[in-house]
Amino acid sequence: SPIEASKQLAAYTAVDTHVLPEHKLIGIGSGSTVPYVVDRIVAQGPAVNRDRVFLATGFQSQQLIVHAGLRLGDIEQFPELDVTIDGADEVDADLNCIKGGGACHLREKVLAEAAKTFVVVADYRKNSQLLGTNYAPGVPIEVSPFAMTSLLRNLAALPLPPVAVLRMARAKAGPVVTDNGNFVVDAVFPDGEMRDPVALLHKIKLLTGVVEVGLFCGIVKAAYFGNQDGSVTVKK
Ligand code: DER
Repeated sequence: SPIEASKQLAAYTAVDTHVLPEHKLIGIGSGSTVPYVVDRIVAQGPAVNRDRVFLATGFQSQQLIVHAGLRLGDIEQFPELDVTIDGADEVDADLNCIKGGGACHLREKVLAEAAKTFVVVADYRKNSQLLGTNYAPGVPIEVSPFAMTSLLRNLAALPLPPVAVLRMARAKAGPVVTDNGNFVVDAVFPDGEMRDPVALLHKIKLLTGVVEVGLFCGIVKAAYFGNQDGSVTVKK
């Protein structure tokens, strides 16, 4: 499909640009675009991958690494990475991202910040001027289950309140439970609020029980989008 082709194009371009032989410590994100990242890294061959270590951003990411026969490492042993590559739900003109569509954004943000270079790869639907305008309107908020009800009340009490819902699972009864044992609330804020994602991030992060917010501001070094015409758009 054109969307899958554009994911692959973004992923291959990013790996060819940012995962060079001298890069040994690599963070792998989550979602449906990063499998193409792993494919491209595997294609670099066993010789270059033999002395690399790969860190996962969740169970899906860990499975990708293990099933690809790549070496899994943990952040306690490798606190500083050369590069982390991840997907995104939406990227604005200033490289701010909405992430968390896969409910993996806590570990994603940890590995993004641990890397000297953090790049995101996405299909053309994610390429926006302003967050919340096309593909991913909601801001995913990972919350401690005990605080979920009070978080919904605190969000509703904000001056410009969002429409906020607890993310329910499809392949499991009840709410989505993250790799960290928490819930996710998806909050759709009025457009005005999305114009200053840094301020919005800080507003949400202060609410009691919030574990992590799916707004990545000032972290992304470059974003790669595959286009339908086979070209690649790079924002940096
Ligand atoms: O959860 C995340 O942030 C993931 O990176 C994810 O949202 C990206 O998803 P996709 O690559 O499947 O579009």
